[in-house]
Amino acid sequence: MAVIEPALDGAGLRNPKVREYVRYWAELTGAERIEVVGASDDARLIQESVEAGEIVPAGEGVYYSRSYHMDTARTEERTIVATHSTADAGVYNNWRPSSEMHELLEERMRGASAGKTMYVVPYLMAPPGSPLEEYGAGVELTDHRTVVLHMIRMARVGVEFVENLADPNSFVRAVHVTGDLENLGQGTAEDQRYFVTVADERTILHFGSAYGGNALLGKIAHGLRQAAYDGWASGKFLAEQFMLIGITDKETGRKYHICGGFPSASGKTNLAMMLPPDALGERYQVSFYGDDIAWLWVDPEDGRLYGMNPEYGVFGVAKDTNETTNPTALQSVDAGTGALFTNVAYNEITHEVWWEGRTPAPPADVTGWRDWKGNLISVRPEGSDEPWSHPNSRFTTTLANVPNIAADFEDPRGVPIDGIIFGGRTPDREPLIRAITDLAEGVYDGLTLGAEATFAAEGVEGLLRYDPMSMRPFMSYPEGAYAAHWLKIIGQVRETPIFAHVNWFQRDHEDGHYLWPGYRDNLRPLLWLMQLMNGEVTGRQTPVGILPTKEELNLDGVEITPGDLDKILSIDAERWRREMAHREQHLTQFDGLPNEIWAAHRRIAAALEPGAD
Ligand code: SPV
Ligand code: MN
Repeated sequence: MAVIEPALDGAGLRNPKVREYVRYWAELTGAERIEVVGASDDARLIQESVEAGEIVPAGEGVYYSRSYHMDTARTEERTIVATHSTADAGVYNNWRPSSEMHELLEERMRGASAGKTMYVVPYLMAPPGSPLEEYGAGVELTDHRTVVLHMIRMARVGVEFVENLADPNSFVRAVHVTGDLENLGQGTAEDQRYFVTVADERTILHFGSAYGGNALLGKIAHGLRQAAYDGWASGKFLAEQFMLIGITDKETGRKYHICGGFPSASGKTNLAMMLPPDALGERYQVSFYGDDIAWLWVDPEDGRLYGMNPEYGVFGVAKDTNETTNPTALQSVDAGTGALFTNVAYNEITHEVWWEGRTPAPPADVTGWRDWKGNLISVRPEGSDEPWSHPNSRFTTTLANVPNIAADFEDPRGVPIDGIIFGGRTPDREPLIRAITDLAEGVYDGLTLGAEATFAAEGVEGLLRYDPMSMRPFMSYPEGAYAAHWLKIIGQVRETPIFAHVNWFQRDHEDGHYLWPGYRDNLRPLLWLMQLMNGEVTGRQTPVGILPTKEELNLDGVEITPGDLDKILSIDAERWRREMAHREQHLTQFDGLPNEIWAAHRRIAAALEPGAD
């Protein structure tokens, strides 16, 4: 039995509700020790983890760990949103009654931390002083030290974040118990894992993993599922899986902010950390706010939409991160950053790390290299094409390490949002950019977002699926109500931000090459969008939105053939008509979808009919 009170006293944790919560779960899980942590404990925890062999050095002040080989990604089938009301069941939230889930999770967690330390991790998902601060406080209890190291990088961590709450009970209870990873039957009929958000009790109970969003509960369980539910229940805000960037025009002095949703692992981190292309670098500066979560609200004073990133770090996909795709990410994990790598390949002699796409070919000299499972590369059979790193291997680093982090990223007021974009990996049909000025059509576009399946979740690669607003895995309440809540929140603004759908991934249907160079050049269509918003260009109206003309898009220094350019700036009405039939089926699943959304769908479908004009 852990000695609880002295540990809490010693850490200055006085909030009686937090103490009661810690006591309850310490007893239930049977943890041997309690330790309250804050960000200032990082160096000591790193040292303890190195001594215990849980992490190893990967250069100076940078570390590496492997997760259990059956525990490498989110598991959507095992992720559940529970509440007391059947009315909260949606298509994607895997709704179950709270009573059932409480019992099940308590049964799994009972005694499951015996012999281990339970770390008490008070955190805040918001810049301190934010108007949404009251929704950001939480206390994660975890029995895994590497998870603590990740939490310290990904969230603001310390007792101070729960000591002065207006209501001492208003923190998210986030319990993480790892379980016996080797005996959980992952992926079988006897799977023991459960990742549950009891949304109307603001309680998160995750059992059976120590990886990513399954275990760092501030991130997607609180930052997305719980916060989306809170935003809806309070009627005050939206919590979305969105990146957030700033674009400064140094010539005019204007600064724009764009946020947007892209399904997991479809280049959102690369976009968020983007630098301007060389030809535009003199004039424009792109600053980074966040790559995965944005909370959005309307300021009643000025009637503008504001956004902020509630996170404090980046948990980025390593695969394909290199000097071309994301140079800023590489700098943010350099020596001295305290970055953590997970499940990439590791050289036990030189302490280097490598992942697929880091360089065109893997290191030629395989001496010392081990793959993400810990197996020596040198003993692989000749011609083996097994990847060295796991496709969902990650780097974890704090926001402040990102070289182009926005100067005001901690401003509690957030930043005014000018544009909301959606995009995925779509090999055909979707042009480079199409702007949408109507609110219902913008929300409709988000709801019909589709992409190829991702490595970030267990599933079939290469399969196209709808991922509304990129929130499918994080949806916590019914989709009809979700759409209505979007219309309500954005409907309050005095000036609707401009929406757009973007696609960097259109391919040639014959040889498969990408039609658009992507990466840093993606700034160009975003600049066009801001010009359109300002009335500086007019674009070309199509049934699915406004497209740039060739002349309007700044293409200084871009290598693209006229044929490819035509293709990405046009729409194939016949192909779109087929898509509209799929969309109809997709939207029909959602009960109570607002009439405005159906009207937008019908308007676009009618405009696509031959002869319509
Ligand atoms: C995602 O999969 O979208 C992530 C990583 O951001 S995880 O936190 O594991 O969900
Ligand atoms: Mn994500």
